[in-house]
Amino acid sequence: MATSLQHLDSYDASNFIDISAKRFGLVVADWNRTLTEVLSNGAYETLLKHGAVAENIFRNTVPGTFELTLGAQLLAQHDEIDAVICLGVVIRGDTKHDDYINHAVAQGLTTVGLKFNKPVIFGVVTTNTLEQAQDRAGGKLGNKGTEAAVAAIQMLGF
Ligand code: DLZ
Repeated sequence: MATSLQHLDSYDASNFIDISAKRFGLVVADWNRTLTEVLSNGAYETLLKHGAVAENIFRNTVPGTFELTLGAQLLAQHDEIDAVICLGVVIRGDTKHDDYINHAVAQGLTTVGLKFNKPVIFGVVTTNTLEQAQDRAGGKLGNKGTEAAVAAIQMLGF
C-alpha cells in the first residue's frame, strides 16, 4: 500500500510487548539532517511512549543513508542491543544515485538483520521530491520514524 493511503502515525498498540528492558540502537543519517532529526525524534518519542527507557536508547549518526548499513552492523553486533532502527531520507535527483543508495541499503539492512537475528528496521524515506519527504517527516502523512519504531516493537514481539 502506498504511504499516501496509510498515515505513518496510525498503528495498533494493543499487542505490544513490554519493552522496558529492551535496548534499542538508532542510526540516523546526517544527509537531509533537518528531516532525519524529525524522524529520529519520532522514533525516540514512540519508544518512550510505549515503555522504553531513555538510557536504553543508543543513537549513532552516520554521514548519509548509504552508511546506515555499517552503522547498523556496528550496533547490532552487540548482544545487549535488541533492535536497530535506521533512519534516512533519500530524495531523487538528476542522476540515479537514489536507486543505488536505496537498493544497497535495503539489501544491506536485510543482511545485517539476518546475520544477527534481530530486527533491523528500514526507516528510510525515499521520494521523488522534497515536498513528498516533508510529508513523511512529521508532515501530513505522519512520521516515518514513528512507523520504524513501531515496526521494531512489533518485531520484538515475534
Ligand atoms: C551523495 C548523496 C546524495 C547525492 N544524496 C543523498 C540523499 O538524498 N540522502 C542521503 O541520505 N544521502 C545522500 N548522499 C550521501 C550518501 O548516502 C553517502 O553518504 C555518500 O555517498 C558517501 O558514501
